[in-house]
Amino acid sequence: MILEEQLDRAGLADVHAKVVSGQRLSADDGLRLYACPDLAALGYLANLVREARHGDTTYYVRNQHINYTNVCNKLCKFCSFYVKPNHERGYVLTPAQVADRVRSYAEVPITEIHMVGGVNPKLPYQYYLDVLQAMKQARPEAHLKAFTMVEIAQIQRIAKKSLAEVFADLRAAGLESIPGGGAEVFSKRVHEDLFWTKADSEDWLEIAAAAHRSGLPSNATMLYGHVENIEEKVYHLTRLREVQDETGGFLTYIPLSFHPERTEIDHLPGPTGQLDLREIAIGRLMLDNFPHIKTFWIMNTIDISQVALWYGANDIDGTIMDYEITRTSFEATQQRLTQKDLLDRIVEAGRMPVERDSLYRLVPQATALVSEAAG
Ligand code: V47
Repeated sequence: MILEEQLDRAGLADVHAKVVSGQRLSADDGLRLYACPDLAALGYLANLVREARHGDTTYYVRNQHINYTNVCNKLCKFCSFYVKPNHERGYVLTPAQVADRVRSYAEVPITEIHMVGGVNPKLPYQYYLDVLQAMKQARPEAHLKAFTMVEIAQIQRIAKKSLAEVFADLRAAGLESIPGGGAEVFSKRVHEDLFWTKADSEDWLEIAAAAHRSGLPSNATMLYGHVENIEEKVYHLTRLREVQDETGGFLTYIPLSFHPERTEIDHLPGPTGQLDLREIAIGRLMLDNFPHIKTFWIMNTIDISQVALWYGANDIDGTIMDYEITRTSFEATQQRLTQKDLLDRIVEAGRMPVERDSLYRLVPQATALVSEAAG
């Protein structure tokens, strides 16, 4: 079957015409993309956008994840990471311990530290500033990406300052960008069901916009594959797109594949590889003003992530050291790919690996390894 016929049969001939001419897709187009059973057609369309913007380039970063506390009072039903305040397994890393974690990877040439944690009501404002300073001192050349919008809401609450003042303080202490977590799904219904005590969609978007205005770029995520519906996902994407029109501060969109294991909603089946690819493709097609779409290999698996590089994703995240949020058991936290493994997987998928820093500038030292993996 020729391509036009396939797109026609999938009911996407008009979407194809819009994609080719660079027209924005409507919310109704988004609903049709979610309803379309022909995953390959979605992938084809998303790949047109991906290749027009980035060609074969697939970005990766050498990064270290740190979770400074697992204590959280938000009680999100989808989360397996947190424990309630005063729980025996609760921990808080002191600024010195966080610096030790950073130093423990001194031999690994990372360029980014990604640090997030629970919303721990006991931590004072100064703690957040001290932790940033301690990391910056331990590894001055690493970019500090830290605290989700939900943590920022808590930090502002205890600081009793405006968001602009809080961002100025955090920047002075070393913060350089903000990760995309905590957005979940922008829906009143899902918010009330799964994460009712946490900042809602408008709060999340307002804090993101304020961060961008204060000179801090951020990422954006959407957690899918639990109780959300397609109308809610389309709303999520269109709200992100609207805020991006205003601020231009989002770097990357990362659809996050829900892992039910050890959560309060572990009776749900969780997403399939088919849905993981669909979310990447629809994210790429709807978010025409987002420069990058990331497949987070830890949650999507490296195998699905290889395919995702042909379904709209142009970024695969990083080498990552220890990842606790979706670890397989309480003991196991190590989830890592060496730089060589990651490069090999990108090359095997038929794409060109390019090491980036947190702001998507090229890191030149990686060239030798790239040609080694490609050759
Ligand atoms: O906010 C929590 C999600 C997020 C589960 O910005 C879960 O570069 C799946 O935001 N199954 C944190 N997901 C991770 C995150 C992230 C990851 C990688 C890169 C970036 C970036 C951001 O993880 C949370 C929540 O939405 N999450 N529990 C779970 N059971």
